[in-house]
Amino acid sequence: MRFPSSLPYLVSFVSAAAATTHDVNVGNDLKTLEGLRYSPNVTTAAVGDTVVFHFWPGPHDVVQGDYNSPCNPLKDAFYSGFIQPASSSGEADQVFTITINDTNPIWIYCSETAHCQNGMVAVINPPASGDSLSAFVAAAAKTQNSTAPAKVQGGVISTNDNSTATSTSTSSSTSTPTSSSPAATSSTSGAADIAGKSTVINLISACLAVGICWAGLV
Ligand SMILES: [Cu+2]
Repeated sequence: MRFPSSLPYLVSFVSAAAATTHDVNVGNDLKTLEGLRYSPNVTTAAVGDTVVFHFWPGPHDVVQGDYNSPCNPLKDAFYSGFIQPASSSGEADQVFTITINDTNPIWIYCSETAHCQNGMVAVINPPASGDSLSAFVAAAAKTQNSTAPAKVQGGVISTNDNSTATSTSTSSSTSTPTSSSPAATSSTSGAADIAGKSTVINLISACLAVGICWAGLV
């Protein structure tokens, strides 16, 4: 029975050699440009693979959820904590990486207020039948609030070595003007209003001052 005894070594060698890195964007669907999304929201990963979460402006986090209690963590869930980019248009300098230890479904959500309820959920290795992401989304929408583990656990936070490449993608630069334009416009007109009012006040003050001067002269 030599073959069976060597099989575990063979299997571990094959899985290590085939390990794949899966990237998931947090808070930016690079196709629809929706903010409250994981992209992709379905990932198929093998044992030994890693899933690297890239954080876009939020705040957002990544929590391993309980399918039967949406927007709440599993016992001993992995948790990224909130990771926020320094820039409002790029992705964060840090990533959160988990390693896939088995192929059981991993349900994920963001614990920021209302994000899970609005569909910010994802799954790794969804089952072929039964539990589904769409059912998870529907159940999450009916919850009132979200909770998260007390501390970062179950994964590794490290420096994002491709933040520059990803943050300069066409999608991110397109999304920035779209989302920031209305705010920029309203704040500009607000500033103009204030400037206009202060000009009127200055004129009135000047007239009063002149009037007082005339009164003084007469
Ligand atoms: Cu979020």
